[in-house]
Amino acid sequence: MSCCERHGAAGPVAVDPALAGLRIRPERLLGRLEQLAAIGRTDEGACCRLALTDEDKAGRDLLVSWMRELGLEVRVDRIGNVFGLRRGTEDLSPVMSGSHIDTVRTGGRFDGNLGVIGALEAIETLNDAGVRTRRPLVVGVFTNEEGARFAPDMMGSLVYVGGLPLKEALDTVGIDGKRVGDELARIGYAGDAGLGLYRPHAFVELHIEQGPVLDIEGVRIGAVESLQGISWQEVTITGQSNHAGTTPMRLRHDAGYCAAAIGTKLREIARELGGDQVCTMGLVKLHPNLINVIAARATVTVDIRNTDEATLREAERRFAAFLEELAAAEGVKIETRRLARFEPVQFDDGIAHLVEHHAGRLGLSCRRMTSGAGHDAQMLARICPTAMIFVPSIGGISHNPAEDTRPEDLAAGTDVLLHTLLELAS
Ligand code: HGY
Ligand code: MN
Ligand code: MN
Repeated sequence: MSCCERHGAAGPVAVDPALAGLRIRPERLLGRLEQLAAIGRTDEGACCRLALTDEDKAGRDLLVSWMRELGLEVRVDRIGNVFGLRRGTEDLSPVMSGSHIDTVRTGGRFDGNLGVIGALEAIETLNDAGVRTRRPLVVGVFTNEEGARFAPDMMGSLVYVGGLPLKEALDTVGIDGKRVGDELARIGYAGDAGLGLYRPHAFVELHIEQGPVLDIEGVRIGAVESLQGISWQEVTITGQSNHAGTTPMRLRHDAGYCAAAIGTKLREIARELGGDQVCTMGLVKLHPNLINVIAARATVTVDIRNTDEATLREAERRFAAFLEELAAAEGVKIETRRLARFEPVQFDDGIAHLVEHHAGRLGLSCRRMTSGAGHDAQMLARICPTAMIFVPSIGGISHNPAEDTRPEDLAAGTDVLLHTLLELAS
């Protein structure tokens, strides 16, 4: 049953005409985005706020100050998720929006940030207009969405919906050897609110597409109805370090060669399966990582995704079989560690329809689409009707300092969010 039916509405409920003309304030939205983007800015112009670092803390502190300025009741839960509650006229389950503000090391200004600041902007627009919705509104800022420092990604929202035990999350050790629980306490965001603090009536996340579809097609808004499956693993190859000059090729157990072979095989699997299949070897570490030493050990990460679960499993099967052959052929030990595994997700058709409806009402072209990236929305979809709103990424670039979206698209997506939330909370 879609959210609209659950809502008791056959389709979009007519929004009070007086509110139909409500619009966010673009300069305020853009100003906050720039203020947040300045926290963790690197020399190459990237946004680097890895989860639970001092930069993440500084970003969280800024958000909490904005939430308080807007009169929201701020709560922090035990995995560090931050929530700002705006009461409604009735004490009903809230409509939630939000995203994340942690970034990858070479992050852009909008990934995650737009969803959080866009939700705050929608709320401030309602404050300015003196509008009180029937249902409460909640802005959620989820811990460690990126998973770049601590796997899995979407950790905070996964714990929130009960998909990962809190203790397991807190005991997770990151790529720098730090423990989630210790870092959370160190930055002062080990909150006391219980997990699953709010059971939302609905969840809507505004996000940049991070892919090329909307930009190439010249479409303004994406009504995101699904999200592809994600498979993350760490592969450790243990070979034998030896002299690069004296060791004949037939006697080598070269972990460095195996890392390269894995990268090549992943490209081959993607090509063989075609369609939506994507495979990435994002992290490679060699030991001792020296010019004249055959690598004794290699650690690589493998990110395999597909919109179709059966095909994703086939890609995983082919890769596992390849690792067995490689270990035997090179005489090395190969161990794998599962870092994340999420099946493809279908979002709520009714909410996607609301997004289309309000985009249309605002004169914005809109198309249904799937998400190639993982998002907190895929976790909230486990406990409530959920969908996403995309705005175009110029050139489809993301996880890159060049990540960019036109200001008018940032504002347009936030207006669609405002009216979608307004309708769901009315
Ligand atoms: O990996 C992802 O898709 C997201 O950026 N965490
Ligand atoms: Mn994101
Ligand atoms: Mn991201």
